[in-house]
Amino acid sequence: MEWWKDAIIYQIYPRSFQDSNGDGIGDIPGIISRLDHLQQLGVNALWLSPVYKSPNADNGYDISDYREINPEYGTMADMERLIAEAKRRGIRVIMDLVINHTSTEHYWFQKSRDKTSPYADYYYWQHGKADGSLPNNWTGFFGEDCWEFDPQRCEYYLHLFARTQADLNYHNPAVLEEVKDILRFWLRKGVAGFRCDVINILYKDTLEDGKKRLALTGSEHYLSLEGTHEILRQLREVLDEYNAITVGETVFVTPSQAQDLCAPARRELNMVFSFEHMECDQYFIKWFKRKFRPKVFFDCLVKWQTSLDWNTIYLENHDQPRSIPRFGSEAYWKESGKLLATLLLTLRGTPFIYQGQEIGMVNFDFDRMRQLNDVESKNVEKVLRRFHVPQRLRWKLIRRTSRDNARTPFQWDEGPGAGFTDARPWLGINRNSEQINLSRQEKDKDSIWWWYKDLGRLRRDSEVLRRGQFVPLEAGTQVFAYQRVLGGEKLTVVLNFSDQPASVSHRGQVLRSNWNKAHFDGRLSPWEAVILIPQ
Ligand code: ISL
Ligand code: CA
Repeated sequence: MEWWKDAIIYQIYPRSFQDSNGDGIGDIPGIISRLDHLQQLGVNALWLSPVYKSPNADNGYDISDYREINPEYGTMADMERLIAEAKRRGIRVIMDLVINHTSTEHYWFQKSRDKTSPYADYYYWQHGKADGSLPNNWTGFFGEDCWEFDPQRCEYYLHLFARTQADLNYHNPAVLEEVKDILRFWLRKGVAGFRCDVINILYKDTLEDGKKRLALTGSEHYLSLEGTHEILRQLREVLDEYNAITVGETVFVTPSQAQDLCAPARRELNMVFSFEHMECDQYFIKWFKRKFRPKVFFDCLVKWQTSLDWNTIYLENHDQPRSIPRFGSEAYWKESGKLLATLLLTLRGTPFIYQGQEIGMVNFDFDRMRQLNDVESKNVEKVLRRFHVPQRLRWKLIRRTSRDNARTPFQWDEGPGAGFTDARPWLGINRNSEQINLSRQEKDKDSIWWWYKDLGRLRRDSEVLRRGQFVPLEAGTQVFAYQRVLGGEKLTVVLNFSDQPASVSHRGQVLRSNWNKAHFDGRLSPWEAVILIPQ
């Protein structure tokens, strides 16, 4: 029945959602206490960023036990209660599956340090080159080398992310069997599926030197290779036993690679997170920023909408800066927040709302490095310092790109701690929580929160919005317009991505306007979004 095609999915970053026991860290009982908020928003499933046991070098993306809950977040009983309480409200739970790497604290890794152990080949171990240099010239995702020497085993291990995130070796069939067991463990508990972290880099073909690149040297040896497809087909057999779904996080994926990963006949993933639309304000990687040009963004969306049968739609997650300052306008905070919501909820595909997006949260207001937690930002700061990049420039770059922009605690109300905690929060709360918070927006029917709720309902009740074809009408320097079409039914969406007004030729009866216009004469106010029934 493909429930996920009719669903709106909400991403929770547990550390920053709701603290329930006054330690400044979000937790599972906190999530349970906020399920009514999610039900009101009309979401059908939650994707939980990792809640497994972890030393938190990368906030849970470094797992040390896949069958335990991080005690900071609660207990397994809390987790089971969350699944049950969510289910009672018609909300499914999707777990984050991080299987490219484990924490070096995982017992597999600890045992693997002994060459005679049955775990010896669970990771990629290599000697350095004869000249004493690292095993190969690859560079990692967090801007550093990706080999670390282990004095016990006297070899290097591969880590494409942080030093304590060791890559698993999928040439060893035992590793895949372990993963299948982990899937069964969680599926038996009633989870609906998995968001699969960096899933298209699992399989490394060789560990030879790669072609020199500005970033990610070596990536041709692991990006979207046939070996990964085979692994996915094997995992699918387990998933099918439970009717579970998967959404793959797939880095640097092209539309045709994404098609292969999601083609129903190939039995791999259900859908993927592609990155291209999130990369149109950068050159190759996020450290080389360029100005956001709406046209580039529209063209990219059109390309993906028309080349894949089914996309995920997302504008934010825990790795990306907030969308309003990035694709919208802080001067027109409310209007552009609603416009981005309109885009998210009217394209063809499964929309993902990231926590805080529904109230228009914006980037952090920190002013120094010390206030940050993100391991990526810290590594990059080190690298930039090594290259003698001046402090001001370093800060400018990090401020714009840091993942902590999206990780500040959820702003529930105007009180101290923003309703997130009574204690000192693990990461600073934005000072704007007095203005931007849920409780204020609940009282104001003209708020971003009400707009999300309203459009969510519109989508739920409208088959053409959920399942209709996407037909592009206009992708200009400022205006994006398209239609959704199903049988004889049509809806036109017109979006003005600018602080300036615009005029268009599209007409129709107004179904929604974020400027609350009753009639549409073709003139768009700044950041106006309209949904029209064409006549
Ligand atoms: O966030 C990025 C750049 O800032 C991406 O390159 C990111 O590292 C990539 O999308 C993989 O992300 C996922 O795996 C990482 C983890 O740190 C991220 O939080 C996660 O979403 C390693 O597990
Ligand atoms: Ca807590």
